[in-house]
Amino acid sequence: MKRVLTTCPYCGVGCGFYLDVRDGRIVGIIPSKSNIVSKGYLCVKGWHAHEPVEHPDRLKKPLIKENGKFKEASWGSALDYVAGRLKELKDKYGPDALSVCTSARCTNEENFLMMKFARAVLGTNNVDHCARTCHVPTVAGLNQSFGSGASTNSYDEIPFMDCILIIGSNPTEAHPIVGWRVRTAIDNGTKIIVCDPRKILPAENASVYIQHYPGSDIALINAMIQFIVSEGLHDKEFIAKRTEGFDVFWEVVKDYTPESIRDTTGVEPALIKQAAKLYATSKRSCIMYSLGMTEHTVGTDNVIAMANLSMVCGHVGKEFSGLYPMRGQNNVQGACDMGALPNVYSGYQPVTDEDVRKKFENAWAVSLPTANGLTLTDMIFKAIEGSLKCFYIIGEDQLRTDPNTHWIEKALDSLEFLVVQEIFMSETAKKADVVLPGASFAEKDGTFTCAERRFQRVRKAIEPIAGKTDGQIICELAKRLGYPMDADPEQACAEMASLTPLFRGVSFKRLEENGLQWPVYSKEHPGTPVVHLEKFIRGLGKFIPVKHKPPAETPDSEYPFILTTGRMLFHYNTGTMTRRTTNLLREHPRNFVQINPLDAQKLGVKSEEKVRVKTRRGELEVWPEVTDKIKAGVLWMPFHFSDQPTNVLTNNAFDPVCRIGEYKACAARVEKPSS
Ligand SMILES: Nc1nc2c(c(=O)[nH]1)N[C@H]1C(S)=C(S)[C@@H](COP(=O)(O)OP(=O)(O)OC[C@H]3O[C@@H](n4cnc5c(=O)[nH]c(N)nc54)[C@H](O)[C@@H]3O)O[C@H]1N2
Ligand SMILES: Nc1nc2c(c(=O)[nH]1)N[C@H]1C(S)=C(S)[C@@H](COP(=O)(O)OP(=O)(O)OC[C@H]3O[C@@H](n4cnc5c(=O)[nH]c(N)nc54)[C@H](O)[C@@H]3O)O[C@H]1N2
Ligand code: SF4
Ligand SMILES: [Mo]
Repeated sequence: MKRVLTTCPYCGVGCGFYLDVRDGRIVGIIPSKSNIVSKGYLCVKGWHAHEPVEHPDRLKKPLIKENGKFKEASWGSALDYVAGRLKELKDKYGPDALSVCTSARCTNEENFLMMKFARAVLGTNNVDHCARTCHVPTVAGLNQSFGSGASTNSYDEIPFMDCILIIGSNPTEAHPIVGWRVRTAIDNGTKIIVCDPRKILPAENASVYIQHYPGSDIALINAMIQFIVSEGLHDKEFIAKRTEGFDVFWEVVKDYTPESIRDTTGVEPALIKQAAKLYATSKRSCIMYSLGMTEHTVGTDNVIAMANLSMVCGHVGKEFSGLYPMRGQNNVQGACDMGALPNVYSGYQPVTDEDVRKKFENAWAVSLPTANGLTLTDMIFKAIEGSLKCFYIIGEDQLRTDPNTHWIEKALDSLEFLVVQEIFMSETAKKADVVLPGASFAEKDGTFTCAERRFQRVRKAIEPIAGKTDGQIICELAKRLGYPMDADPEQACAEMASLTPLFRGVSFKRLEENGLQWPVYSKEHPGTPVVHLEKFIRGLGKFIPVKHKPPAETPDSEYPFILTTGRMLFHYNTGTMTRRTTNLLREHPRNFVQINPLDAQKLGVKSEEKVRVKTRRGELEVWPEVTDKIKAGVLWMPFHFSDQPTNVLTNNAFDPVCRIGEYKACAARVEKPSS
């Protein structure tokens, strides 16, 4: 028996466990007691993370589509074919007709190689990944306010806060081992404020629970700030010494009295005042947020509003304070950090900065594209328009996870060439011309970076089931395209560190014990549990006024509900893995819609009869869950079930700054299927 210490492949918490391996097969999982993140705990997904690895449905051979049907091919012929087509399309249309979508499920080293492949081999900055659907407003928003777009503080501070404002985040289900720290905080006497259209578990123990309408968060936060300042509860010294722009900001925010936004939010002013006072007057206050804030057409502004609130009260830039953007995928923090984004190389170094570009050109001995590339969102527009001809998608299922499925389908159908690198036959993979079988977390070495900016090791327990890791596939394609790249993860990590000031001190050797939290500026630098301590990374924290704007679609007589979507504990995103895990599928086998009892009564909806949920983009028949956990006038659905794909309903309206879709608010109606 071999016991291999590694990092969980599901959510961004980053728990540590051992894979037990016998005769080349994984037989079990044991939590790591010494892991600094998980301390011997795992959630139900972590405990079962090995089950999908050796599932019989795993893709084992490359597949090439001929006359609409997939045929198995050898690695050699599949890679020759893909390289040949990529070259042909690049020669015919130019490099910017090609694009690469990297995977937040893959390692840092693989993401570094993938973005290098896009830039140095294909010659395009058209590289992006699922952060575009997730926390890219965090990167854009916090960067403007503070100069760095990541979590400011660390998990271990959570149980010792005096007050935690949880807004648009459901830690119990989406980040359970952080949810456990929130529970510990509650037991320690920490006061909780929850702002969520759904009564999530921490709301049961909250001192203040605000059940506002989806998409009304800026009004809510501005009103909290308005009350705090008008009551003199703001931190005048912090504002004077550490920030800029307060006066201009106040001119905008001073009109947002709690009374004036009652209809916009659907919340009693007294409740908003109570929350504002509690957050402002507690000594150790932090904000925990996630997609309820980011997945909006005002996602970036939502993030800026929270940064403003933290600065008004001086609750940032010190221990036991700050903002916790709960990053989603196991390595979405890392995929962003590695430069799998159209505008930056690793460590957020802009592609448009000439000195930076020269550094990468010298290191890679190629000339690199000078303009920002396309975001995932704009790749879809350009594919439909006809100027983008090829997607190379690694470990992402756009056809199930991007908003407005029909629109995505149209884009994929418009392409001349689609390559999908997957571990299972996802819905997107079914559309591909070539499917390349990748390797799961258990089959490779590397690192993941979790939501507290911590690099942690991922270690190979078994050989790649289809023969190659994702990194090796990329490098073999690169070689065929005339640009040899080294797939060795330790070597890729060293190259990345040498080119990236933020991560210069990162190496496999230094990550052995408990990983390292970036910035790690040198080989001697100990890592950074709390950022912005003496001063913000950008110098002074910047107040940026933001105004309430309604979602792109608001309820009307035809579509009277607001539909919002999200996650549940037992399933993970498209469920390619959790729906192949016996115990998880047993707990929740099918899609459903949450509806308030008042609405259900009005419409005559009964738990035992399916309903039809309809939006301007599509419709779905699902079972209703009648529950007062959801606000009246609002519907909630998960998106984990490929056979009943919730994203046929969601709205492809986008944040103008960072191009995230509005998954968290669109207009919908509920019908009985018989009608
Ligand atoms: N079990 C499980 N865990 C996961 C995942 C999974 O699929 N399953 N996915 C991972 C990923 S990729 C991510 S990004 C994270 C996401 O983690 P979270 O963002 O915490 O998860 P969500 O359920 O999408 O949304 C969080 C909350 O936002 C609320 N909400 C909806 N609309 C609004 C609004 O307009 N305003 C406010 N304030 N709140 C609103 C919802 O009711 C929900 O409770 O989870 C990660 N962890
Ligand atoms: N309605 C609605 N839609 C949403 C959201 C929402 O809140 N509501 N949230 C959005 C968010 S935050 C996110 S992050 C996206 C997630 O969207 P996706 O990234 O598309 O979802 P995943 O299920 O994580 O898909 C990843 C794919 O990678 C494959 N995979 C896993 N590990 C590996 C590996 O090591 N190598 C390779 N090659 N493949 C691998 C899996 O089989 C899976 O098919 O969904 C978005 N869509
Ligand atoms: S909390 Fe997240 S990282 Fe930890 S075991 Fe669960 S899914 Fe894995
Ligand atoms: Mo995500």
